[in-house]
Amino acid sequence: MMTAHILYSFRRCPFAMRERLALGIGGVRHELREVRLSNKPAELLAASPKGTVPVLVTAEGVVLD
Ligand SMILES: N[C@@H](CCC(=O)N[C@@H](CS)C(=O)NCC(=O)O)C(=O)O
Repeated sequence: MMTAHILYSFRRCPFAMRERLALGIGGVRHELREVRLSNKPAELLAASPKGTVPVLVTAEGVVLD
């Protein structure tokens, strides 16, 4: 089974809202990982050290931040 794309997001972030909308309209299946900006998960920082959302990690491992 193929690993899903992973979207790191923050609910009230306007950039993340646009990303969620774009993926939704495009029908791109993904796993949504809501983060707390005050306590960013290590896997988000490992993927994107600048520590902002949204960050999309594709199933192929490409990081779009
Ligand atoms: N569009 C820019 C900015 C994204 C951005 O600034 N997101 C805010 C939330 S709306 C953020 O993650 N801030 C980090 C923080 O508050 O620690 C990017 O994706 O690099």
